[in-house]
Amino acid sequence: MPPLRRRVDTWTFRASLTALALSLVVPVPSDGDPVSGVEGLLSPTLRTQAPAPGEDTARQQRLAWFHEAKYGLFIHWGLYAIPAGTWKGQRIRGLGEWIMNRAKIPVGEYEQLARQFNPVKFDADEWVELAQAAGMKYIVITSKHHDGFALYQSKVSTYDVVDATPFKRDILEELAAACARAKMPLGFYYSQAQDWHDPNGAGNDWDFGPDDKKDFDKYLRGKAEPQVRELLTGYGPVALLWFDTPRMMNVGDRATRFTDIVRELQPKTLIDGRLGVAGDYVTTGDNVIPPAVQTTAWEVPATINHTWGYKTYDHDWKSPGAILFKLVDIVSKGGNYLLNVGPRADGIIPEPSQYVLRSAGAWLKVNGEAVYGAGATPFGEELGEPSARGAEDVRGQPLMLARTEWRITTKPGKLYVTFFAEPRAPFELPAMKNAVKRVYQLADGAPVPFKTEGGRTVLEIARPILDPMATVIVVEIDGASVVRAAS
Ligand code: H79
Repeated sequence: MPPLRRRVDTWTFRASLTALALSLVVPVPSDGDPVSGVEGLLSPTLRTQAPAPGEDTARQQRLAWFHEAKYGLFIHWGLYAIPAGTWKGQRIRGLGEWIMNRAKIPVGEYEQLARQFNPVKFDADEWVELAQAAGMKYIVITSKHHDGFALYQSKVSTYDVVDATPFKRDILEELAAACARAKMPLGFYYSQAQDWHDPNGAGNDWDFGPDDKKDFDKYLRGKAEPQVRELLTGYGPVALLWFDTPRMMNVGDRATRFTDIVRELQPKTLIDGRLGVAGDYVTTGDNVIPPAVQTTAWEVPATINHTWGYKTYDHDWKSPGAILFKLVDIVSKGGNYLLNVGPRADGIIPEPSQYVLRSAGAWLKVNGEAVYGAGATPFGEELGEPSARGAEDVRGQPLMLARTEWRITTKPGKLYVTFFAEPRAPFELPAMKNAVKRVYQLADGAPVPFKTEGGRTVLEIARPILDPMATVIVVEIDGASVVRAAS
């Protein structure tokens, strides 16, 4: 199979209004480099590649389940769950899984954590049950994060859960089996470039000196590539591979060597947007939700609090309502939400995370039709507007004010209007040429009275709204999709 060479469609925008919205995004790059504008959501290597013939069709087929799924569970788990944000009595600022880097812990010291890793409460079926109760449709787990420690039995390195810990159980094998039982697609995060345990991996300058003095290809060929092969051969079908922080991957065929391995071993496996060449979809910056509809497939990785790996003292959890707003917002912009939990060192997923996920999941059980397999908004004015006072952001771009009262998702012949707050007046749908056939509340089927005035449909929504967290009104229209009318 030829190497993957494709242009990642530059994010395109439907209207000048939404183009203005771009100015609000200050993408947080996955690797700390400053970038500006929405282009910054992609690394420079990902913007200029031409598609190979036939490849887009194959990609669309690979993406079919992903578009349906919309909502996935990200799991960050590894040795960093033991210190959980504190090293030698000091709270270490930043992300829990970055503790080795932030505290500059020597490899020889950090790897001792493996001797303490014994998560006796780990139960793969419980984790999958949580994802199901949350209404999540796929799981992605760290097979190896930047610290270099593998959560599965690797033959390439003994720095893994089976060879180096008292636990000795292959976590990925157990999770893959539980996912197979539940028909839950499973994907693996793999840190392809940063590996702070390998002398030639990127990122560890406190033990091994600067990256530009390393034999990086020796690490890639000796550890990363063979480990990715192991992941694609030992654990059944792999729904997706989630690469991250593509440092130094923009040289020669470093990145395409990985796509070749994936396409050779499991051609249906999706590749995320952070390998170093175009993947199957665009990955936005960590916790970065774009301000407007995106026409290419995309996914945002996100946290419920402020860390990926468990930290004992990060209690700043988003509420279930906040998570649901983000989910519907993301779906209304054509994307997927990959929401993270960081299990504790004993194998238990923190109770506050479970509460948030299960609460949102209860809503999805009733209202999931507005989310799973749903398309983006045909409008866009509900997403926000430029500041009326002509305010500018730090880069001199028009400041966008996001609106959060309602969002629209779609299926053929249907609009789902999700209200996160009660509209203050009879609710006017944006102008469209389609006739409205029927309007009802999704949760209980109760009809919603409506009339059409001057080309606009006005809904008389019951007060207070049925579910104060989020109420979905279904609008059935003539024709499969909205035909906009001048407003
Ligand atoms: O796996 C999660 C993060 O560990 C990973 N991506 C998500 C999905 C990630 N890798 N790098 N980053 C996120 C950006 C890291 C930023 C920081 Fe730092 C880490 C800020 C402080 C510590 C690197 C080191 C940049 C400044 C110091």
